[in-house]
Amino acid sequence: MTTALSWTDLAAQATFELDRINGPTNAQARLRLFGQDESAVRVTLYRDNHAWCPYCQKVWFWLEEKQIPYRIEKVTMFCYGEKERWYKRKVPSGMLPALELDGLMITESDDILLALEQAFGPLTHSLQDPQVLPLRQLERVLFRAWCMWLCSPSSSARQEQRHREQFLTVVEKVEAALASTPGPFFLADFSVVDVIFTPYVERMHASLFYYKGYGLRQANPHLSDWFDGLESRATYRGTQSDFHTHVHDLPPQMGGCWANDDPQTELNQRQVDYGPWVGLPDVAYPEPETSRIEALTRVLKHRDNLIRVNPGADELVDAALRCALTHLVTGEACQPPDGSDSALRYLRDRVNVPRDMSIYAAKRLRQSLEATAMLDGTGQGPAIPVRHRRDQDPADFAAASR
Ligand SMILES: N[C@@H](CCC(=O)N[C@@H](CS)C(=O)NCC(=O)O)C(=O)O
Repeated sequence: MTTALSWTDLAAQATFELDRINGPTNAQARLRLFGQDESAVRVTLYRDNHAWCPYCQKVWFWLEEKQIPYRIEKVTMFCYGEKERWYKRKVPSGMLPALELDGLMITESDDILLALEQAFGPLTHSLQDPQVLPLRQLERVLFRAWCMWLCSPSSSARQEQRHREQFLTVVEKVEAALASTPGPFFLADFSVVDVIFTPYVERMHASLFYYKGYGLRQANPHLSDWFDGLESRATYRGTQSDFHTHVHDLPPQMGGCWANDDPQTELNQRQVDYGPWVGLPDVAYPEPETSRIEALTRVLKHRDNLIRVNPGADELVDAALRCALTHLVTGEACQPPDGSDSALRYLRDRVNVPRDMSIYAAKRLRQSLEATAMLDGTGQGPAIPVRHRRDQDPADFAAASR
C-alpha cells in the first residue's frame, strides 16, 4: 500500500501533449488546420459537446479524412442540458450537425456532405455515385433492423427471436457487400461509404453486446476486418467511442434500449459496467504507451469541476481522487478515505470517450477508480439516468474547456 501523491507530484507527471490543431484527430480541438494557415478556413462545424452525435461523427470523420481546415463550435444536446440561445438563433430547431461554408449555413448531414463535396471534391466517391447509392440504402436498412431489435420491448421470446433474425439477415447482406471487394472496405479503397456506415455500426456493436449479448464484430469476419481497417486510421481512432459511453448514451437518444434474457447479456453488462474494461472487444488496436499519462493529464485539467460536481464532499473526493490517480501512475494500491467508494464510482461511470480522453486512457482510468474504490467498499454511485443525461451537463465543465 502506498500513500497518495500530492496534486503537485501528480501534475509533474501529467505530461501528455497533443497538437490539437495540426496533430491527430481529437475531440477537444476547436480549430483544425492540418498544417495550413488559419486564413484557409472556410468551414465551421457545429457539433455536440459530447462528441457523441452519430450524424456529427459522419461529417467530422469526412472533414478529417479530407484534411479540410475547419473550426469547431460545440453545442449542447437537449438531453444533456439547455440548448445555447446563440445556436437556436442560427438553427431554430436546435438540430445537429450544422455547417457554415463560406458564410452559408447548412443542416442535415447528407446535405452537408454534398455541399462539402461540391466545394472540396468527393472522398474518393460522391454520395450520389451509382456505386454508393445502394450501399447508402443498405446502411439505412441495417439501421432500421437494429432499431427494431434494440428499441422495441419484445412482448415474447418469439418476437425477440424474429427481430434478431431480421437484423442478422441484413448483416449477411453487409457481409456480402464487404466480401465483394478485395480489401476490408465497402469499395476498393477506403471511401465515403465507410464514413457513412461508421457511426451506427459502432453504436450497433456496443449496444448489441450490452443489451443482447451479441458480438457483431466477433461473429462476422468481414465486419471484423472492416473494424480493423477503420482502426488502422488515426482519423477514425480520434472519433472512436467505447462500449461504456455508447450503452449509457443511447437510451435517452433512442427512447429506451431493451435487454434480452440471454445469460451472455448479463455477463457482458457486468463487464462493461464493473470491468475489467481492458479486454472488452470495443477496440482491437494495441494500447499506446501514453494511455495512463493521457488519463492523468485530462483529469488534472478538469480537476476542480470534477470534484465540485461529484456528489461526495469536496475534501473526501479530493483525497480519494489523488489515491486513484496514484494507482493510475504507479500501479500500486492506495487506500482512499472511508466512505469514498461511491464518489469514485460516480466518476468511473461518467468518463466519456472520446469527449474526455481516448479509449485506452478511459479504460485505465476506470480501472484505477474501481481498484481504489474496492479498497473502501462496495458502494455504487447514483444510477446513470436513462431518460436524460443532465448528470453530464456541459455547463458544469464549460469554463475549463474554453
Ligand atoms: N437527419 C439529421 C438527423 C440529425 C439528428 O438527429 N441530430 C440529433 C442528434 S443525433 C439532434 O441534433 N437532436 C437534437 C438534440 O439532441 O439536441 C441529419 O442527418 O443531420
